[in-house]
Amino acid sequence: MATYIIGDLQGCFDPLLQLLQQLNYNIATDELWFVGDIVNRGPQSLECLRFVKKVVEAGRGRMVLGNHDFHLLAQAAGLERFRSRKDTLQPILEAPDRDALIDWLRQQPLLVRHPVYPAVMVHAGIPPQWNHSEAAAHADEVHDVLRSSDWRVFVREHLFGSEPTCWSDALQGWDRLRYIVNAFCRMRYCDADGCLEFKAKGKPGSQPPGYQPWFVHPNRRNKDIAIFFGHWSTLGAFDGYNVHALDTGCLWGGQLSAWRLEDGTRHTLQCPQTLQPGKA
Ligand SMILES: [Mn+2]
Repeated sequence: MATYIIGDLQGCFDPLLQLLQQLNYNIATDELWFVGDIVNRGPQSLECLRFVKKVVEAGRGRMVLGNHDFHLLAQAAGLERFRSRKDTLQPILEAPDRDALIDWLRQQPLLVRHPVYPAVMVHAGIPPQWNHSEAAAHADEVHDVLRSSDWRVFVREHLFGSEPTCWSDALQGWDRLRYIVNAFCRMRYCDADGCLEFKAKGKPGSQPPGYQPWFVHPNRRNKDIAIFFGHWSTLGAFDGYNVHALDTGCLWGGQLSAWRLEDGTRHTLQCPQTLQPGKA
C-alpha cells in the first residue's frame, strides 16, 4: 500500500504507464495523486485525462488543477483567445466523452490535504502570506465557483491576466478569484512583500532582482506543512524548506517523477526527447 504523488503529465501517457509499471502500481491497494497539468503540449492528453478521472472516481487518488487544465476548461467554455499552435487539446474537445471529462475536470480542487500526514498538494505553490488553513479556504472559493453555473463565465471572461499580483484580504469578485488561481497555478517567484511575478520561468538565480522562489520567503506562514507541487520544470527535483518539487520536465525529455509518501522516496522514469509535437 503506497501513495504516489506524480509530477506534471502534460499528455505524456506512455511514460506514466511505464513509471507505474516500474513502481509495481496496483489500483486496488495504491493511491495516485497528480499535481495538475494533466493535459496539453504532450501527445496523449485525452488518455491522461481519462486515466486520472478513472482513478479519482474510483476513490483511488486525487488531483489538483494546473494552469494547463484551466486552459482546457477555458477552451471548452468557448474562449478563442489564447489558443496556441502548441496546444494538443483538440482530441479532448472532439471526444465522445468530452462533456463528461470537462464536467468532471472543472469540479477538481486547487488544494488537497492529506487526511493523516501534515502534507498538501497544489500545482505551483502557496503564497507566503497564507497559512495552510487560509490557503485551503481560498482554494475553496475558486472550487465553489467552478462547481457553480458561473463556471463558464469565470474561465472565459475573468480568469486570464496576471493582475492583481499582490494579495489583500480586501480583494473581491473576479480579481480575488484570479489572484487565487494565479497564485496556486502559476507562481514561481515573489518579492519581499509576497507579491507574485509571472514572467520569469527559469531556475533560481535567473529571476529579476528583488525576487526569490516563493518557498524561501523568510516569513512564509505555511512552513509547518509539507507542500508538494509541480509546474516549475526548470527547478527540477528540489527537496528543501519543507517543499517537494515534482515537475522534472518529462515533456521536455527530462523525467517523470513520483514521490512515495509513506517512506519519503523519489522515483523517476527517463522520458524520450520526442514528446512535443513536431519532434516525433
Ligand atoms: Mn503548470
